[in-house]
Amino acid sequence: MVLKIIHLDEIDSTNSYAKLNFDKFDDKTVVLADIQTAGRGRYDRKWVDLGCGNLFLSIVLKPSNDLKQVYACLPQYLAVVLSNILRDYGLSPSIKWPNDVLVNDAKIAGILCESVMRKNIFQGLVLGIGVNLNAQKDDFAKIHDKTATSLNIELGCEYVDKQVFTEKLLSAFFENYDEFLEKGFEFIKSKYISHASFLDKEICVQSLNKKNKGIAKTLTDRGELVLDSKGKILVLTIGDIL
Ligand code: BT5
Repeated sequence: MVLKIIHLDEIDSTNSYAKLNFDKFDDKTVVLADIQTAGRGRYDRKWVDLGCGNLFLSIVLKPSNDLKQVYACLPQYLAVVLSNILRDYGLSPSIKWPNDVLVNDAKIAGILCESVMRKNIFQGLVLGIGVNLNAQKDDFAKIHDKTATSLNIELGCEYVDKQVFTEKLLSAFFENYDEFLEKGFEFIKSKYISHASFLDKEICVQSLNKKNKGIAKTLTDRGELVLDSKGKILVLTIGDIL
């Protein structure tokens, strides 16, 4: 499959750029940037650029499914794809619900999925990912509130080839994407669980303004987190494990 790739030297955010130009781009167009000056995370948080050896990309997706089926668990699909690749590099990644990817308990990647609506009609999605491929330990001081890592540090090597990594990621993503769209989270559930680090543990989940504590029991067939909070079963659709 030949992908349409737009390679930018510098941009505020690949997600913002892909959303702005959404109507001009075909389904499965990839926007890549060497430098990202205002990378965004979820809930208005920031994604820090640790230098141009790192990966910042967004994929324009125009699936025909209705919004709810795919939107919620597409980032989880990408988290599984990335975790499989990191495993192939010899690492033991873990997924923190819903879609943080960690190595040795430090965040190596972040995923941001945004829907594009016109007059309340779903047009598609922009799925963005940032992966720390090449960073220096000192760079992590720029991230004040979280422990971060990068692939070169975890592998103990000087440089990770960004182009090779990007090709691996995109080809693995698109290899099973159509089947994922058809089958949804169930298609990746067992793989997701094999990478999940939070199950059967006592966790605290912040969902909007509410915190829920409990034991993470399992995931539903739609990727929601099932929490046992003192015997009360909660099914959480959004949130962050604190
Ligand atoms: C995310 O949000 O992790 C989603 C990040 C998505 C970034 C990509 S880059 C390409 C595309 N274009 C964009 O503008 N965004 C996407 P969240 O779960 O809210 O986590 C954000 C938090 O991660 C921050 O508050 C920091 O604590 C931490 N963080 C920021 N930069 C980081 C980095 N480079 N490495 C590890 N952690 C980081």
